[in-house]
Amino acid sequence: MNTNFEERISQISKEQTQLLRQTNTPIHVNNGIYQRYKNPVLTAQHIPLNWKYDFNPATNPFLIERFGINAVLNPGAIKWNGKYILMARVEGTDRKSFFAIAESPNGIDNFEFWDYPVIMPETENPDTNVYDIRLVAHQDGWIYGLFCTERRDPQANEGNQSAAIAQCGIARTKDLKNWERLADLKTNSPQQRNVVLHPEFVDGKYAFYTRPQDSFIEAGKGGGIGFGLSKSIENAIIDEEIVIDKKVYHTIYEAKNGQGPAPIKTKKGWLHLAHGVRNTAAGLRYVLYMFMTDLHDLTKVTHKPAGYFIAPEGEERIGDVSNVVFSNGWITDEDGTVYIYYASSDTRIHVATSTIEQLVDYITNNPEDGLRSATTVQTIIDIINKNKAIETKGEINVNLTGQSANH
Ligand code: M1P
Repeated sequence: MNTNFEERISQISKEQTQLLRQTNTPIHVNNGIYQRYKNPVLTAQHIPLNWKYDFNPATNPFLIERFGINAVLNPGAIKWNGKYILMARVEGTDRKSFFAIAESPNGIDNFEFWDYPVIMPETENPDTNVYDIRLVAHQDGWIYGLFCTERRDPQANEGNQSAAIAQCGIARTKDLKNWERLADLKTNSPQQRNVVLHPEFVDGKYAFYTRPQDSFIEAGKGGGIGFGLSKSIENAIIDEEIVIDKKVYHTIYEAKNGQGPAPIKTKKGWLHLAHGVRNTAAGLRYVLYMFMTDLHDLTKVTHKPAGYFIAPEGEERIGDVSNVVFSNGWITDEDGTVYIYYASSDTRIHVATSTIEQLVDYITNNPEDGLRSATTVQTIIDIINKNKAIETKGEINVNLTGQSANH
């Protein structure tokens, strides 16, 4: 009997149990919009040990990790049987992504993976890589998962082993365990990522948010969050995509953008969470932003605060693809609490909590982007002047500037 073998099993198992049982706590003063938490909610270290190790001393005497996990990121999210469910993108050290479901009793800690990763059926054209699923409980009674399916570009020459085609895979389920794969979405765009199903029928049709794109990484003349309708979900075809939220010069979404999770319906409009990308000397920077669309005309953006909603902070800034936050899952509770799940730097998953009321206030009352330095200065002056007015009236009795007097 190799006692070291047993000691090591006991040690790694103890460490993982501590990680899975650890409670999460809110961090620092929040910004009035959402609350961040101290610990990531899911990481590569949360993966069940029996997915990685062969625990038989006869066949694995050195207790070698037989399968390595690189990252756990970009989860779809849904509340299911009272549990907070994340369907994460798990990436092996072999660079293949797959889906795996973890559940938590409270949405902020104690997430544990189900026994097996998800078996996602394939079409007649096998997927090389699948990732970034958006889970939607649709009005038709099914839960849909729309995800990116990536395959090598058949036109690429032998020397080019990076060229890929990304398209939208569609699957549905009633129990999150047994999935039925439908045909991939067809659009007129050569590439599609970040496709999301709207939860309600629109004019009796299935409605999709898309992201038409010219090439695998570059948006090119495409880009922007598109919107389109399909009569069928079994063979979904969008003939016309209307770009409802486009790339804009010198903003946080100047290079490309994409819809996050499916929007949340509120009395004032549909709340959207999206990611915006700009290029920097250090590479692409991904941040999250929000906007609202009209309840009756989903192509009409009614409100859009300037700038980002969440940007990478602290350890979130570093990882496999640094300077990235990305979200494709959120959950709303009946009391209006919203759990926003976001991954940082393509490596780990975090939660931020907010409420519908706070998010609607933020989206409808924060100033829009004036798109020039001068309009930004004017926005700040307007805020200062409003504060000076309440100071003069004596309506508030605190030092509002945080600065010493007489400037
Ligand atoms: O690496 C950052 C993100 O890049 C892609 O997003 P987009 O299609 O908007 O460029 C995706 O691969 C996403 O998974 C990843 O987090």
